[in-house]
Amino acid sequence: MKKAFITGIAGQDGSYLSEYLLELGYEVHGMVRRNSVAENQQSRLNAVRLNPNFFAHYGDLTDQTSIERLLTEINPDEIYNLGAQSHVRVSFDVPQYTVQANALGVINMLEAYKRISPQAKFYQASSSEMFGLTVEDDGYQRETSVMNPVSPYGCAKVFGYNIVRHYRRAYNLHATNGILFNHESPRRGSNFVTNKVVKTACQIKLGLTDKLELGNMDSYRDWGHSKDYVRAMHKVINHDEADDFCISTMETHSVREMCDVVFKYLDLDYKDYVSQNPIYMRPEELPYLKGDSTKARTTLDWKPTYTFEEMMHEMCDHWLDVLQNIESTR
Ligand code: NAP
Ligand code: G4F
Repeated sequence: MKKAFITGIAGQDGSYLSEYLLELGYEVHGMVRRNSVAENQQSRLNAVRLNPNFFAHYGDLTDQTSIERLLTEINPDEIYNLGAQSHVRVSFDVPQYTVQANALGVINMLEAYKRISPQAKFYQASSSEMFGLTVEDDGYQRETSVMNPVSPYGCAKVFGYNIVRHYRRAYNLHATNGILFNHESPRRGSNFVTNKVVKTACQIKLGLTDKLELGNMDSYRDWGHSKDYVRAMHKVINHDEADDFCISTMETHSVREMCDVVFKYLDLDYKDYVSQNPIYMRPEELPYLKGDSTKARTTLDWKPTYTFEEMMHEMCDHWLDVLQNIESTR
């Protein structure tokens, strides 16, 4: 039985990756941070917490000793470093912490990996936010595009990406980067734009509120589904040669178009409810993302299964269900 160790296991991707690997027959170990919410209330892990092959351990990416202890105890075959302060807007408010978790956290992981379990394979959750302002002449970003980040989050992720490549070459480690474009799901944190729009639109539909305030509605993102992207992570780490791969749908939509899709599904017109509030604007914005995932599609035989509309509709159905259940228990 293969053993996987996942940081950020209580997050969106960590929870789906755990389910995917358990289905494949892995023993799954995950790092969770202590917080004020009891572990059994971290609902993203509901589907796995009682599985006999699932183990959650306390640790923190900024605490090197906790990482070393866990790698020594677990001795994993595959290490997925998904833990991060993952909110770009928040990274402008907490830049130093973002660098500690998203940049120094990666080197903490790599040092422990190199010393304690160098036989394992390593996956780093790199991000399309690293490309920042770069758009190639054909409208895409790809593995060869210049990194030109526009946020503390993006800068920290560029460090993580580069240090993984350095450890791969310098110490002959199987250390990989998945450069994932935005991916969403019903488990997405509700302060990211897709889930914020869906949750509030469903509240409007049910008469619970009558307005939605957003920041920049004219930025474009390449939005895929987290379930498709965790399959890609497993393919990236298991490719014979350690390498870097962009994972994307190869389509892009504006925040405005996304609002239109969501409100239309609920028989509403977003223009009647949405306004812009400068408090949600960023000091510097990344205006346009569209990823070229040809390398992953041809080398790894990966492709997404969800369309953008299917994903947004799934998120709407989820929130309608949750909100109606809350209402019926009042
Ligand atoms: P998420 O839902 O925010 O999950 C991140 C997880 O990291 C959370 O469980 C969080 O713990 C944990 N974490 C934060 N700081 C930590 C620390 N100091 N030590 C240990 N764990 C820590 O994010 P996600 O969407 O699943 O994304 C997973 C990874 O992919 C992240 O690295 C993100 O930056 C990267 N990424 C995401 C996307 C995307 O569109 N989703 C795209 C590209 C790259 P708590 O639950 O305790 O807060
Ligand atoms: O949903 P977002 O906050 O995601 P963002 O900034 O693209 O970052 C996500 O994707 C990255 C991959 O490219 C990941 F690395 C990162 O961890 C994260 O998962 O914002 C998307 C767009 C932005 O242009 C933002 O300015 O939506 C715009 N937006 C407009 N109004 C808003 C809002 N974003 C948020 N969060 N909240 C708003 O009210």
